[in-house]
Amino acid sequence: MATKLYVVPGSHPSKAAALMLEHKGIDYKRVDLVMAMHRPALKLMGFPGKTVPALKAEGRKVQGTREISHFLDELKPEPRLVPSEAVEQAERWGDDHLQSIPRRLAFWALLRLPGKERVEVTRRSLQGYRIGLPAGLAARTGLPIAKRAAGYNHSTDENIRADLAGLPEKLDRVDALIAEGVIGGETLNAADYQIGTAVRLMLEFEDLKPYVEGRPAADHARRVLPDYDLGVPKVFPQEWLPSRPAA
Ligand SMILES: N[C@@H](CCC(=O)N[C@@H](CS)C(=O)NCC(=O)O)C(=O)O
Repeated sequence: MATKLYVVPGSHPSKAAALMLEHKGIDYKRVDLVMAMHRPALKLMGFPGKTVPALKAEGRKVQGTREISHFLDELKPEPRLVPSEAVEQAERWGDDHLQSIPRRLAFWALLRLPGKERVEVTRRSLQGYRIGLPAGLAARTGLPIAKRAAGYNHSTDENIRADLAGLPEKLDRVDALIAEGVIGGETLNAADYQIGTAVRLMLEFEDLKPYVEGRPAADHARRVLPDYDLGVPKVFPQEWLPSRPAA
């Protein structure tokens, strides 16, 4: 049976899973689902959870980036995705404490951007995906989907303020993992894919770029995932953004 990876457009953990399959040299077919509608679709296919990435391979259904990295190491041990306890811990930290931040910010932003900008960001997020609708049409009619996704991702003002305030500390941790050699080594690993894709998405926010650029985390993210092309214009209240050290 062909290996199939179920994703939603623009999803950074989905991109991480695709990169991990490529890391292993495993051929797969990517199946693009529409955000929010992916939940019943995954249920119909017999996946137990609600999220992408979801993988069907060797008669198994595996859901979640961490489950996928471990499964791929079982399936094809080399080159290893989780070669050490330190990588496993960093991967877990990325999944538990970093991954949700740019996702929450993205849905909050989509609901606050002026209509034309929202449509453009959504259209860019759909580029290269096949969801059975032209990207322009899907982008113009995507507001109810963004509203639902903002709801179940808890993109509240309170959470967004906390995410923005905590950003420098999170990025310090990414830089430290690079300095320690846990990520950013010669061969990328599961934590590189987990963390690099999240930081790469942060770089797509005009508001966040100044906090990320110039850090090792920024070069690392671009190495892991050179292209994203979401381009989210400034949208967060300036007083919610953390103060920056004087240049
Ligand atoms: N932390 C999990 C979950 C990933 C996740 O939340 N994916 C989002 C897309 S970026 C999703 O499927 N959200 C839909 C939902 O929560 O129903 C992982 O690393 O696989």
